[in-house]
Amino acid sequence: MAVITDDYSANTSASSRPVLDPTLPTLYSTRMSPYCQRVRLLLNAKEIPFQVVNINIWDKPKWFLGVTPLNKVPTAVEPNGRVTFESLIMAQYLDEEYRAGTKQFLPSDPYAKARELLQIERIIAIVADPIRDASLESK
Ligand SMILES: N[C@@H](CCC(=O)N[C@@H](CS)C(=O)NCC(=O)O)C(=O)O
Repeated sequence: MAVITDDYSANTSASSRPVLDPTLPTLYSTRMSPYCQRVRLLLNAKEIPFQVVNINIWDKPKWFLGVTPLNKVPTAVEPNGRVTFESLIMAQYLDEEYRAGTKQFLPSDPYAKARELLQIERIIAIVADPIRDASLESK
C-alpha cells in the first residue's frame, strides 16, 4: 500500500528533495492526474508497497529534473535505481517485473498480451481522449 509522506502529501514545489525510504519504490505523482492514477491503481492492485511524492506540475521543483529527463509525472524510481516514466509503459513494466506473489494483469502469451494492449489503446482513443479534450475545451 502506498505510503504518502506527511510533508509531501500535497503537491509540492518545495526546493529541497524529500527524505525518502530507500527500500521502497517511489512514485513521483500529482493529484488529479489520470496518468498517475493509472500507475497508482496498478501498484495498489498488485499490493506493491511504495511511497508517493506529489509534485506541483505548475511550479515544479528544480530537483525534479534530476529525477526524470522528461520532467513529467508519473515517474517511478525503484530502490535499485531504475527510473521509468510514460504511464502505459510503466504499468506494463511494473506488472511484468513484480510478478512474485502479486496478481498478474497482462497475459504472458505475446498475442494475448498484444490483444489486451490493443483494447487499452482503443479505450483511450474512444473514451479517455474525448473526455480529456472536452475538459480542456471547457476551460
Ligand atoms: N503520456 C504521458 C503523459 C504524462 C503527463 O502529461 N503528465 C503531466 C501531468 S498529468 C505532466 O507531468 N505535466 C507536466 C509537464 O508537462 O510539464 C503518460 O502517460 O505518462
